[in-house]
Amino acid sequence: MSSDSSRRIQVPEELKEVLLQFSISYLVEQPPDVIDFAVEYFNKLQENRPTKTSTEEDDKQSVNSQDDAEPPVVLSTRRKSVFAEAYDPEADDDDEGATAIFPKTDDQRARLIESVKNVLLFRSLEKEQMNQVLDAMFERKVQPGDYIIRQGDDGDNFYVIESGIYKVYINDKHISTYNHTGLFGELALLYNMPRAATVQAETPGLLWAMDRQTFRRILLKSAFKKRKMYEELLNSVPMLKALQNYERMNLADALVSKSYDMDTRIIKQGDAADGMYFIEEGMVSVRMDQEDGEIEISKLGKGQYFGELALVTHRPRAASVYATGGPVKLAFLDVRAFERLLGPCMDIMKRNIDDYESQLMKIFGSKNNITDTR
Ligand code: 1OR
Ligand code: 1OR
Repeated sequence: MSSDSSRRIQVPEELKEVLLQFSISYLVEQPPDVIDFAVEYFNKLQENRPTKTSTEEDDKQSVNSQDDAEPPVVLSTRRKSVFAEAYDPEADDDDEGATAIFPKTDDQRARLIESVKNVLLFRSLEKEQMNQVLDAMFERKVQPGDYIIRQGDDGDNFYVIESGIYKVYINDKHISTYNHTGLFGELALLYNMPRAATVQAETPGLLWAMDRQTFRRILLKSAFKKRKMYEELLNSVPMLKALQNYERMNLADALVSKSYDMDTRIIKQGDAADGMYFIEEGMVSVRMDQEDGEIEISKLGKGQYFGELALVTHRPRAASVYATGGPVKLAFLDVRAFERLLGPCMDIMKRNIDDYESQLMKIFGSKNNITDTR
């Protein structure tokens, strides 16, 4: 760390502990409303807390220490020294220290490049940064049953999967599985918190690891900024409430911002589809071809989305979409990320598509064939 780290604001231990316990409870319980959950959580905590003087040298388990108090979730592992550094992504990249280099054979390098090709966190890297990242990654072979990460530990490495099946557990409950693709271990490094979950290998596998310093120096700032930037947008799209917080973060990594001048066409009816769009700013007009030209069938604004229909139905674009209330700023999600990340929203999207059908009936008086391959 650079010399200015001493000037950073220190976050009190107790605050870190409370926020950590809260975050984990939130992640595990996945309540529909974070504020309601927070009110309930902290009220309960206050009711149950032992009378404690500020000078008390407790043993760092202050939040969950008493016997019959029942905070929503208790971390199963005892925490080690986490939050070693104060959290400050802005200050992080000033650090000019050398990055580790792990020499690789041509074959290794080719496999690594293939493995990181679809890693969304790497998307915004410039060429030079990408090379540093590739140099700094090292191979790790794993055997069935190996624990790669244990919940509650400090974060050391971040991993990209080349092969293997990995199971994710929170408080010993199996919550998801990685199947020969994906990444994990980024959360503890991004947010400077203990590991949120345990990750265990089910099969033999190959991982590419990157150490904490390289991750923070090269990836943290861009990844963090991007997640922050899209946080508000993603929270404002009702459909995405079906996603867990963690899934929304991954979605943020996948989005690409695009801007359109007034009156430009964004989507052309009949074209093949390559992705969908969320509206960050401005308005768009949805228009359908008719014998005597296009007619407007809908206007969409901030927090709404379009272009999903063709991805769901695997058909050409059902309508054209133009930037109207401009400048129009959109967040684009490509079809591969769509398929990987928006599964939990599929039912909602399909319901919406049923709405298109009934509107279609109203406007054109007959059932058009925008969705009939579903
Ligand atoms: P980490 O550094 O905290 C454990 O170490 C890793 O498990 C974590 O980073 C993620 O990369 C990965 N919630 C939290 N972490 C998860 C989750 C997850 N899935 C994978 N990891 N949830 C599952 C979402 C489908 C949310 C559960 C409530
Ligand atoms: P897409 O991928 O087919 C055009 O590309 C997009 O316009 C489409 O996805 C929808 O996201 C969006 N019917 C069909 N597509 C619509 C409609 C719509 N509205 C927005 N789009 N209707 C309007 C309902 C108010 C019914 C037709 C009259």
